Amino acid sequence: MSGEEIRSKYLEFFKRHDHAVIPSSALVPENDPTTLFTGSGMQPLVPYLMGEVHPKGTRLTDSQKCFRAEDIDEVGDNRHTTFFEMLGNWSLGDYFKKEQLRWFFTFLVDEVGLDPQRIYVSVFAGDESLGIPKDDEAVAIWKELFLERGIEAHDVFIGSEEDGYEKGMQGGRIFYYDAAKNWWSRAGKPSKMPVGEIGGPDSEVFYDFGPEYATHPDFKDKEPHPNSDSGQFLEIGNSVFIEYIKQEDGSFTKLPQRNVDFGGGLERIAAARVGTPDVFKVDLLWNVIEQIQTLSGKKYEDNLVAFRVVTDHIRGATFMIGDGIHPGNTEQPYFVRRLVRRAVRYADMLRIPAGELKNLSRSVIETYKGHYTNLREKQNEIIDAIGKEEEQFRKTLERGLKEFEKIKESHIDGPTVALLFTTYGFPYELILEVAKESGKTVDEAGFKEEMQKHQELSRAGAEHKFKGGLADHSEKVVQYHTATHLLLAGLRKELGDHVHQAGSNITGERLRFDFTHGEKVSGDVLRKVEVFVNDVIQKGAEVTMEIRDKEEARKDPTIEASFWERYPDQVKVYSMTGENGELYSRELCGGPHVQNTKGIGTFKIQKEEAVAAGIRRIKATLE
Ligand code: ALA
Repeated sequence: MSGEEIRSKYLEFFKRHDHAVIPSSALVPENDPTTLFTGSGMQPLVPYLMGEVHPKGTRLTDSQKCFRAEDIDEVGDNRHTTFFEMLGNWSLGDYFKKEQLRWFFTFLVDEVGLDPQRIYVSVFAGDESLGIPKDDEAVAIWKELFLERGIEAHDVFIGSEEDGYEKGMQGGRIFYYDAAKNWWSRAGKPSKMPVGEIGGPDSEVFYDFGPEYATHPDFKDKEPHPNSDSGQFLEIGNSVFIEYIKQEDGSFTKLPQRNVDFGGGLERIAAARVGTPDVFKVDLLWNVIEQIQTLSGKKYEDNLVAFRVVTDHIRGATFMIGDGIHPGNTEQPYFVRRLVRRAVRYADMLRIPAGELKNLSRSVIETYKGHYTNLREKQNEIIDAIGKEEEQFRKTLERGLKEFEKIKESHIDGPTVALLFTTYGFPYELILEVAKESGKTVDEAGFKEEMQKHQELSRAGAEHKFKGGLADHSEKVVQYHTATHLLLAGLRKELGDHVHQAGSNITGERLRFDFTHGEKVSGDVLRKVEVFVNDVIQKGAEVTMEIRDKEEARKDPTIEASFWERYPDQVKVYSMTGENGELYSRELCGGPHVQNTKGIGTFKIQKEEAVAAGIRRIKATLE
């Protein structure tokens, strides 16, 4: 059974259970400055889990493209990838545990064909300090589900992961774990969650490949248990029961609605079906592995890490560029650059001829273009960008390595490393890697000082998250969001209809807005735009939302939108209208917005600059 088949079976299955199939959101979230990438299926749905009405109803399903930058160094083992697809289904205040656990179990056993004997599950052990009970309800449901398949499932208590290594399986099939393991929120366990963040107990499903796969050396003398990385078990799905929200005093109260947030790794489910714990053996990835075998004349089994890094990174870069993120020097583009450049280094270790990475990308596109049509549409652009980045990096690499070879000392001091980086453009991570390969050490402390700025950047993925609280729907952020619509309307009014949104990033302190325009915007025009925005704010335009049919809305020339393909077939349209009925702005958008523009502050453009060819950026504040 191919990955493609599992994906469509899953979507079909939930469609039969009255779910609306929604398209994957982009890898870079819109209007969510708390995170660089979409890392789980629920991320784009947070407003709806908190109670906002979703245009497609209360039951949704999708396959969401995800990217976890923080996993880049884990790539090389048999289960971690930076990019992956997360199959998801959601109940927005609709069904709950009973339906959810039954449906997922039925899907795994009857649709994918997994042996129920190999399925183990975990549930939340409760947390007295928070007054949240252990999940006996989920246990009762699981017992019934297993019994229907002729399996008597015992529940046993584990506690923490460490406890598990002492206690072991205890003849159990259902395992109680603590909040570090069986509670899910975007920020992790309850104590890590910022005020206003939502989450809840979860129930995970594990596939047992058999004790012969418990080969990880770190777990040699430890008892096996499902939620461990020994290699025997693989987590293939997680049903989160999102019904709590964190309060100022650290306690949790119930949300107005009980939600289900399910996420399951497509490649992992496919791996369970194939009977291998190695996700790279799933056809979606294996296509690329085979091509690397041909190009390098080497065998996958003899070069696991390098094969996996090249495959993962080229797939990640392909999807990123497909979502409009080209290699660059800051934020998300920096990760794309890092992916391609690391892939070049590992491709060299495998002696893959130079210039072939774009052909690996071509094979990624072939594999995925049926479902992700944007890859087909942007095929040339993607292949071109990867080819160019490889070429450019090879030149840099050559210069950098030449300089590196001149270093005679076995301990490289800070300034030397900084020179390699700044003057020769030799990437930081690679300096460390090359130093290690040639048995040299690096004065990291000395060089950190000089490279601080760069380092912050490479860690941005992990650190950016939850810095200032959440996909913050605070009043100020919402006000900025509304002001952003007015800014776009003003720019289109002054510059013309070629101006569209190319990106947006909003915090409680400022807005940053990228738009399509070929040249510098004059101070005169910027002032006119400011006057327009402030005028609408002062007059107090009413903000209204209507749900419309996408295809019908697409034909309406009064609606501004740049990313039609990212929206489901029912869309939300926000309009800002004056008392006299004058339409100031009408845009496709997920919300939220203020109800009236009055009193949101004085709009001021702070800066206008270029970000890329044909793209300008404005930073502005509300004072
Ligand atoms: N949001 C849950 C996860 O990412 C399903 O595991």
